[in-house]
Amino acid sequence: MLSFNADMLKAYFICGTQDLKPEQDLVEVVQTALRAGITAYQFRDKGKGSTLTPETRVAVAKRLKDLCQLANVPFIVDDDVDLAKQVHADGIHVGQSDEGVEAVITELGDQAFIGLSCSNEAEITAANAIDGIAYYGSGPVFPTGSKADADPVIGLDGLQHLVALATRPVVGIGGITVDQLSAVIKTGAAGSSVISMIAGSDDIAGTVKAMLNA
Ligand code: TZP
Ligand code: MG
Repeated sequence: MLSFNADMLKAYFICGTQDLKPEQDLVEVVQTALRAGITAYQFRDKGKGSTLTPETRVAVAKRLKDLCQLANVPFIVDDDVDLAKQVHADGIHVGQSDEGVEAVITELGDQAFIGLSCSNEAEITAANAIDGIAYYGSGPVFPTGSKADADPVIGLDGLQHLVALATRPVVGIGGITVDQLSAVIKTGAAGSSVISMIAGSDDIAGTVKAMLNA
């Protein structure tokens, strides 16, 4: 298990099979992103577009965990305590509507670090009062095509406001493009978490470099 530090949020890649074109392979994309220097990877495979079954999902997650471990990059599971336990994930990321974060802390807090989505003032304030959360993911900063049920867009000002209230490192999420990376960092966020900026890039190495340089 890798213990959490805020530098892990600098170039945070999230990806599942639903985020890829038919010709792309998830293991290959993650391998390329790891070689390019991503600082965290979140396995988020869900919804209608996923090409995995419950069985293949565990096998693919194990393979990706091994690749992350070799690269010394944390492997974070989205919203699935059982899967996180099965593959000995370094971290788990939960949303406000998932199994309550307190239950996740009780079940997994000694084995994995915990990230929580917080998209407004009330959520940040409530989360600040809970022990055992490592970081917050806040957004969507910009409109996103990668999450159908995304919360309302908060913009850079909204992100800056949440960062100021947060007692933990915040990673920005949602619609972030290379052009906006430095503006995201100027809000005080510890980094950017992205799906399409990396998954849809023709130059993953260059894209990740831009994240690390921001
Ligand atoms: N949560 C809020 S926005 C989002 C998630 C998972 C999707 C981010 O994807 P992209 O492609 O970087 O906008
Ligand atoms: Mg969720």
